[in-house]
Amino acid sequence: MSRLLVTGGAGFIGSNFVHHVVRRTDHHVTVLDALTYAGNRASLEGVPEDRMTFVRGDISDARLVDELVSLADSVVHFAAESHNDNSLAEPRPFLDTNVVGTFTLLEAVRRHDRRFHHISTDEVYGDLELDDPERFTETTPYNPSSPYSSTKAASDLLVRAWVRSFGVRATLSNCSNNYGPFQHVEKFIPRQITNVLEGTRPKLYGAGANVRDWIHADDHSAAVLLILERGEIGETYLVGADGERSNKEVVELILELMGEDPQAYDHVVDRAGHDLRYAIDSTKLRRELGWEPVYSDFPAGLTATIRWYRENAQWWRPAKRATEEFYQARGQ
Ligand code: NAD
Ligand code: TDX
Repeated sequence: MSRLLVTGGAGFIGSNFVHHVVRRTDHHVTVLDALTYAGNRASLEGVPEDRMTFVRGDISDARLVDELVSLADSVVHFAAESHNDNSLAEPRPFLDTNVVGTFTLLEAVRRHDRRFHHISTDEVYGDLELDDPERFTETTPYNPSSPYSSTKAASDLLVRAWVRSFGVRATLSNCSNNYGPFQHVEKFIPRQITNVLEGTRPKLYGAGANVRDWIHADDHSAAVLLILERGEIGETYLVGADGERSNKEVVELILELMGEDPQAYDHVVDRAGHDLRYAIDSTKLRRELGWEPVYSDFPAGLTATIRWYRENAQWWRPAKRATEEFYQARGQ
C-alpha cells in the first residue's frame, strides 16, 4: 500500500482519478483541495472513509503542503485554475495557483525527496492549422496562447528545472481535452448538455471550426496511474486518444443524442486568441508503457456523459446560474 497526496482531487479530473485509484489499487489517498468555485466535495461521495482523507487547503500554503508531503510517498498534482475564459477575465489566480502553487509543492517534494507527478495540458504547445499533418509530440516547442496555458507552461518548466537542478523525482503528462462525469458546467461539453436539459440553446464560439482532441477522463486517469508506477523520471508523456472533432460537430452530436434538432444552437462571440486546433500523438505512452484508451467510441462515451448529467442535476444545478451570468456578460 502506498500513500498518495492528490492535489485538486475535488475537481473534474482529480475526482475521477481518486475514484479510479480507489477502484484499481489499494493505495490510500489524501486529497488537498481549496474547494474553489471549481471544487466540489460531492464529487468524492462514495469513496470509502478508510481509503481517503480530505484536507481543505491551498497548495500555496507552504506549511500545510510541507506537512502533507512529508506524510505521503507520492504526490499527484492536478490542482489548477483550469478555465481559459476565466483566465482572460481575471488572470491573477492563474499565476497564484498554477505557478506559485506548483513551486510550493516542488519545494516540499525536494525537501522530503518524494515522487511527484505533474498534470499538464496540450495547450502549452499552442495550436495547429486545421490541415497540418503533424500532431503535438513530446518535442514540440512550447508556444502557449492564453493566460491559462502560459501559466501551465510555466509550471511545466518549473518541474523540469527541479528535476535537473535538484534531482526531484518527477514525471509530467500533457493531456488533451477531457470529458466525462463531474466536469464543471463552465466547460464546453457540460455547458451544452445542461443548456439542453434546461431548455436553452447551446452556444458555439464563432463558426465552431476549432478542433479539440477528446479523451474520456477515466482513460486519462489510467495513463496517470501508469506513469506514476512505471514512467521514467524526468520524462514527459503526451496523453491523447485520437479523438479530434470540431466544436460544431460536437454540438450537433450532443443535440442529436439528446433527441433535439442538430441545428438548434446559437453562434456567439468568439474567444479572444482562440486556439484553432489541438492534436496529440501519444505514441510514446503507448509504446513505452503499453497504455491504450478504453473509451474509443466517442458517441458512446458522450451518451454515458449525457446520462450522468441528466441523472445528477443536484450536482451541477447550483453552479449553472452564475456560470451563465458570466458568459452572458461577455456575449457568450
Ligand atoms: P477543475 O477546475 O475541474 O479542478 C481544479 C481543482 O483544483 C478544483 O477542485 C479546485 O478547487 C482545486 N484548486 C484550485 N486552486 C487551488 C489551490 N490554490 N489549492 C488547492 N486546490 C485548488 O480542473 P480539471 O479540469 O479537473 O483539471 C485538472 C488538471 O488537469 C489541471 O492541472 C489542468 O490544467 C489539467 N488538464 C485539464 C484538462 C481538461 O480537459 N479539463 C486537460 C488537460 C489537462
Ligand atoms: O460555450 C462554449 N462554446 C464553445 O464553443 C465553451 C465553454 C467553449 N467553446 C469552445 C472553446 C474551445 O474551442 O469549445 C472548446 C472547448 O472549450 P473548453 O471546454 O473551455 O476547453 P479548452 O479551452 O479547449 O481547454 C480545456 O482543455 C485543455 C480545459 O478547459 C483545459 O483545462 C485543458 O487544459
